[in-house]
Amino acid sequence: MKLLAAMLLVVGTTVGTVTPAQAVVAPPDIPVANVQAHLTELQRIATANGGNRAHGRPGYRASLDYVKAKLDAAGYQTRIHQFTASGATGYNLIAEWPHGDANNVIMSGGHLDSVSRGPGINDNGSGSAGLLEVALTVSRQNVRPTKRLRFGWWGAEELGLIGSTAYVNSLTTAQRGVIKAYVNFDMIGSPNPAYFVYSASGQPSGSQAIEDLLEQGFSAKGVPTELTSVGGRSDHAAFARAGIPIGGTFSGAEGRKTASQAQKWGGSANVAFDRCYHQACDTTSNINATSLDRHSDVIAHAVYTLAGA
Ligand code: DPN
Ligand code: CA
Ligand code: ZN
Repeated sequence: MKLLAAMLLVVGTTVGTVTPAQAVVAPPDIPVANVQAHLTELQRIATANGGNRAHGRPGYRASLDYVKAKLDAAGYQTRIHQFTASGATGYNLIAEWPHGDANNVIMSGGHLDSVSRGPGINDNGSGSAGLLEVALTVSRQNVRPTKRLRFGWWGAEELGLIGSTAYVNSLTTAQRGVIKAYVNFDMIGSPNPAYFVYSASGQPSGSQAIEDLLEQGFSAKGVPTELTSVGGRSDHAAFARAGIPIGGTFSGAEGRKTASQAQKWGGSANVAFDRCYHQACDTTSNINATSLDRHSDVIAHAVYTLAGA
């Protein structure tokens, strides 16, 4: 009986008229259809705005407004952080789940801008949509984590990591100090997918635990991983420079899948992970749903576990 009561609490079942706040929740299975619905919206936004969602173009701001409206309706505290790049105003979206210890922040994020040549649905509508659906799931489950969850959608990544760098630079030393981890998701639905986890080697101490956690998220689903050295190629870089432990997952870009990778992951050997990388053909047709699903589930695994949800 006691166990049953605990289980009801854990799954957030309505008892009488009250939905109990969540003390402990197992990381959820994110429905990939919900992530795909966000990608359909981002595609629609690009199509309605000259075919892209690039920094300084109307499709970027429309993308940010879409994500922000969903988060506001879900009870997030959102804020737009502005910066200037290449003569245009840029925007980061920061969203905090207003529960848990504000001095212990677990941050995750990805860039929301595309290149100007295309709609950027895999790069990086995919990471943006996966993060959004995880954030909305936290709200739907009414999770009360021990630590504070913060999400970032970055602008002007494609111009040189400008939005995320501006954000980290805007923080005081004390504000940087409360961020205990930053986990990055940039390209998670590649059509010929990889299951890469960012290597902790050469990254701030504490990054190894994030690498281990992400690997464990995939292995729990029976998915083999490889480590990848992403160096300074995405938005984790500014956080790493500030000494914040970082990690991330990646389904591959212009690199080609090897024969041994095709054996372990399926797909085509000697073909790029994403043949439409930075091209006009990076549309909703350029997404592998299995990859999008698995990486999104691993985002949830990492976010929930790191936050002590
Ligand atoms: N930073 C990505 C881009 O937006 O072009 C590509 C990338 C992501 C490369 C992650 C390596 C690792
Ligand atoms: Ca799923
Ligand atoms: Zn990218």
